[in-house]
Amino acid sequence: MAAAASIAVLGDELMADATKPPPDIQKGITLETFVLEGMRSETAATGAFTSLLNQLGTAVKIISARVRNAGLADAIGYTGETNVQGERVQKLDQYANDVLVNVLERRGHCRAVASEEMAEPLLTSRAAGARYVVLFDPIDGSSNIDVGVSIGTIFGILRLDHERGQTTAEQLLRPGRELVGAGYAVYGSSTMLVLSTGLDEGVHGFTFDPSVGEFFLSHENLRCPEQGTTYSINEGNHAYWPEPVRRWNTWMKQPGGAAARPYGQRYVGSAVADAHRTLLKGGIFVYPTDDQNPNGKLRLLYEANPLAFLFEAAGGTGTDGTRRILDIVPSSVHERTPIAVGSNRDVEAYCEFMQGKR
Ligand code: FBP
Repeated sequence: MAAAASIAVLGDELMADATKPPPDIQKGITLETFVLEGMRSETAATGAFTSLLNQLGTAVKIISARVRNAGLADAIGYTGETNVQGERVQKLDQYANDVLVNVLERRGHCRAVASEEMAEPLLTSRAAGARYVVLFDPIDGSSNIDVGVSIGTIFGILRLDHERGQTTAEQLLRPGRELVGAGYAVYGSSTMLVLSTGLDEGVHGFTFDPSVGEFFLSHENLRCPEQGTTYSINEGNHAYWPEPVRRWNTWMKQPGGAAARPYGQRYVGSAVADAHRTLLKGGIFVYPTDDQNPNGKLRLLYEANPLAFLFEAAGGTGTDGTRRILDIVPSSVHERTPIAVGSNRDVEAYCEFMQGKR
């Protein structure tokens, strides 16, 4: 009898184990579950924001699939069009833009979108409940598309007030501190989605498992180290940099002092990849003004603001050298800004050079 009883207990445990997912997947919960649980803690939640986050996850999965076989899927090369930035549009830029617009239009939570690839914001839903605006760079790092180097998608989410009637581009010109969410996807050695739903909500990383078709939580509560050992800037622009940037750059390469100088240099040429490395490992990523980019190169609304939001939510810093990026009041949808994001101590040192304190 006792033996029978212990077999029964053993049976239950085995049965219990059988239904328990394998350890590696147990480690990470899915993106959907994570945002759903986040919603449960919000009493006033309508589910719209959660649905929007999951839609963005879906769009990234679709884009990731195309990136992974871009060379085979005739997704390399140009469309023949030129975008509002005066850049030749790459097929993958257009594909990713269309995927994001189509996916975000579907459920009616997204009132409008603004994209690097579209001259004007697009009204995606007239539904009364549509309160969110998504600002995105569908493919960041376009110069790396046809060489298989990491590229990404960057997005920021604004919530609009109903009272303001017809949605206008002006309503999108809000300082980054008003974002209610931001994130990016990196299409690198794996596809990762890094997300934050508030400056006090932390930053979380999800890794895509193509064999399951799901994003799993793999980097919970990411924190940007207080100081790093690498700096990231396009050294090829040295001759065009303003004097303070040159002086900072020279200082970073000189041994000595409390910091880890000389710092190592890293530069992928995709802001999303250079920022991702800096967020995880610390250090600083900078794209300053220069003679060719007098206002900087990165776009404030859908590149600099989301990146600065994520760095601040992860305990780091985002600045244009003198101002907090998130406090800049935009004057146009495609305006550019100089940017430095990274570890507090490294960005602080950079700002001291920019402000003439060093
Ligand atoms: P897009 O690719 O979205 O146009 O972004 C601009 C960008 O590619 C950034 O990702 C990157 O940091 C920067 O330009 C690289 O510029 P450069 O080739 O001048 O270093």
